[in-house]
Amino acid sequence: MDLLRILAPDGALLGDAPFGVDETRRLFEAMLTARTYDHKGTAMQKQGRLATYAPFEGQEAAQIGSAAALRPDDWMVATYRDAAAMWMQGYPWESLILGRMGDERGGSPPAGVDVLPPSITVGAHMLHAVGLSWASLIKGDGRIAITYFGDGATSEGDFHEAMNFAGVFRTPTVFLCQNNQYAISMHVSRQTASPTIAQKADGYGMPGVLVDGNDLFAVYAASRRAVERARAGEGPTLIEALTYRTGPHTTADDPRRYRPDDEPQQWLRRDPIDRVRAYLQGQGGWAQEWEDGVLAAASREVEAAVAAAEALDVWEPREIVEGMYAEPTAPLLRQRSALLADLGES
Ligand SMILES: Cc1ncc(C[n+]2csc(CCOP(=O)(O)OP(=O)(O)O)c2C)c(N)n1
Repeated sequence: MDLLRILAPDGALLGDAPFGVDETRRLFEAMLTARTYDHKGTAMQKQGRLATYAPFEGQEAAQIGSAAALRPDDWMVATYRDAAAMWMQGYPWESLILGRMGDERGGSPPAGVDVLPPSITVGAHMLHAVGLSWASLIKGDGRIAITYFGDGATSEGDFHEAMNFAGVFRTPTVFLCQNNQYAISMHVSRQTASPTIAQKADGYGMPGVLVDGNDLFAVYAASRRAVERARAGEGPTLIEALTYRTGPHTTADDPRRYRPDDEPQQWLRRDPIDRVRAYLQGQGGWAQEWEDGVLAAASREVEAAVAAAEALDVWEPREIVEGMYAEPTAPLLRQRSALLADLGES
């Protein structure tokens, strides 16, 4: 299968840039901001201020490039590793941090942000994206849904069900697989016997696209095409973005136990942010003071979100059932009673 690549690792342009220098600078800023948040997440977990944290360093182009192709009212259904994409679509850093603090309020983004809370259950959420986009198709409201998942999720039955339903009903769904090479410690070569994940699309009657996931331009171009197809009533697309998580699976993982020592170093040479910086330098669209200013602003933005999240009243155990449904269900209410009894509260 051909690999779509527009920007070479050294920043050379191999095809047509999908947008101009101003938009490239805007998305470069977004990638820097996302990486700033990501580093803060890892640091906060080490300080005991977050539960486990799943870093996405190395996957910024896959997430920012694809989210940039959406309309603000499109649906997004993503995972624990997709904070950059979710933030691009309007999910506040503060809510993302609250979620990692174990606070249910992190699962309720502001009204008008149609991004579901991150799925921790691997694969299950792809079905929600298909359902949401099917509803949009029936209503004719012109919205599409994008769903993010990893290579490991493609081994779940849910992946088959979601892809099959989307193919048959031609739902306006974009399946964005970030193949970051590992599902925790399992390499993708043990995940599937298929040479690529993108070609699995054939079995469901939809196009499959293999793209360099560390190439902002290629990810954007492929996503844009898939979004336009979906909005035009031409059905779903599967995109496989080849990428790499340079850090651990989560802060509870030690990747040195299962990855060759020199592997992260090799992928660092294909870093998505370095690539766009090199391109901008060639276009006369980059200066060190500008990047320093962007990083300083990103740091202030993330620190403000952290301060706001940590300033909230401590979340009470009795509130545990209030985030999921407008009216808590009977089983949830029973669980709350049991929890409060355990805690000696009524
Ligand atoms: C249904 C289910 N099974 C197992 C797990 C435990 N688990 C959490 S992340 C993960 C690996 C997922 O890998 P992948 O889909 O490639 O995404 P990545 O973490 O690499 O982004 C597993 C097995 C889970 N959360 N949900």
